[in-house]
Amino acid sequence: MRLSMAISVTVVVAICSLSPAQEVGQAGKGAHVARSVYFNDFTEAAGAEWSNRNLSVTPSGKDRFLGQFAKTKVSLTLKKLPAHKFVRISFDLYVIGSWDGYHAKWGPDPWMITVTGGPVLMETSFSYDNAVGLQAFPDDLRQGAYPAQTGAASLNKLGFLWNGKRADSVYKFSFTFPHTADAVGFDFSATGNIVDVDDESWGLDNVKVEVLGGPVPAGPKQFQQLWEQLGGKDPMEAHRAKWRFVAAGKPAAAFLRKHLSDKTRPVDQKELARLIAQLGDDNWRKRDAASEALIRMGRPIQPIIQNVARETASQEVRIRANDILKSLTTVNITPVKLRRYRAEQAISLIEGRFEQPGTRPVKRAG
Ligand SMILES: [Ca+2]
Ligand SMILES: [Ca+2]
Repeated sequence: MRLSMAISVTVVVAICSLSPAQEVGQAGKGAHVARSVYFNDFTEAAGAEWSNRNLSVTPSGKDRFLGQFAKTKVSLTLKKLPAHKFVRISFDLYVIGSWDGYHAKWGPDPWMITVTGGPVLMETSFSYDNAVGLQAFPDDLRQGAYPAQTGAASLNKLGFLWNGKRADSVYKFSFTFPHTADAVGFDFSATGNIVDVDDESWGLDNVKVEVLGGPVPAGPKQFQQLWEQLGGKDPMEAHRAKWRFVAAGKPAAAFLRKHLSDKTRPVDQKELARLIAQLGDDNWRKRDAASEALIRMGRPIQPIIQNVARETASQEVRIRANDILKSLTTVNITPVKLRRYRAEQAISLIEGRFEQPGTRPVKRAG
C-alpha cells in the first residue's frame, strides 16, 4: 500500500459495517475500534507531513524507507483528525550499523519518540553487538540493560554492512495513548553519541496512525496477567504489558495505583505547573525550593520535566530541569523497581497531557 492521507479502502469497509454507536468518537461498546488515518510504506514518497523526506532503499529486498538518519530529529504532523479519544502509532524502526548502547566511549546511543509538545513515548538505546555493550531496549534509557538486539523482530535481513559484516535490526512498535486534539505530531530522534550515517543510522517504514473512540478495554483477569508480565523475566513481554495498560486508559491507572506497594498519589497538575513556573523565579531561594519540591514528586513527572528541558527558552530553567531529571533517573534494574518504574510510566502516560499547546479537543457533533 502507498501513501494515503485518506482512510484506506479496507478500513472504510470496516467502518461502514459498524452501527452508528460504534463509530470512532462515540462512547460505548466498540468505541475502541481503530480507524486508520495515515499509512506510508514509502514505496512512492514521503509527503509534506514529514519534516525530512529523505528516502533510502534496503540493499536486500530493495524496500524503500524513510531514512537514513543519524543524529537528527524527524517529525510527522497530521491535521484534521476525526474526533477521537486515543491515538495509535505503529511503525518499523530500522537500526543500522554499529549502535553502541551504553558503551562508555562510543555511546550512549539513545533513540526516542515524542508526541510533539507532549510527553516522551519511549527513550531507549540500541546496541548491535554485545562486544560494545548492553542496550536499554526493551526498557527506557537508564532503566534496563539487555543484550544487543534484544526484542528485534529481525536481524541482519536488510543487507546493510558495517566493517564488512551485516549489521542491521528491525524493531516493530505500536503505541496507543490518550489523545483528543484534532492534530497530532510525532518527533523521532537519535541523540547522544550517534556519529554519522556511515557509522550508525536509523530509518522508518510502514508508519501507520490510527484513531480510536475510546480506551481498549481489559477485564480484571487480564489486568492481573499484565501485572505479572510487568514484573516478569521477559522484558519484551513487560514492554508490551506496559503499553497494553496505557491503551486501557483510566481503569488501568486505577489498577496500577492500587497494586503499587506504597500508594502513589496522583500528580497534582496545578501544583506541578506552579513549581515549573517557579523554576524561573527572580529569587534563587524560590528556584531552589521549586527544584527540591519537583524532585520529591518523583518519577511520574519525568516525561513532563523532559519536555520542560527541551522546550524552555530559559537557560536557568533548562539547567534546573536537567538536574531534576538526573535525580529522577538513576539506573534502576531490580525486578521490583523495574515493575514500579514501568507502572509509574504507564500511569503518567495515561494521565499526562498529550495535547499540543494551542490545540483544543474537537467538539463532537450530536
Ligand atoms: Ca517500505
Ligand atoms: Ca555511537
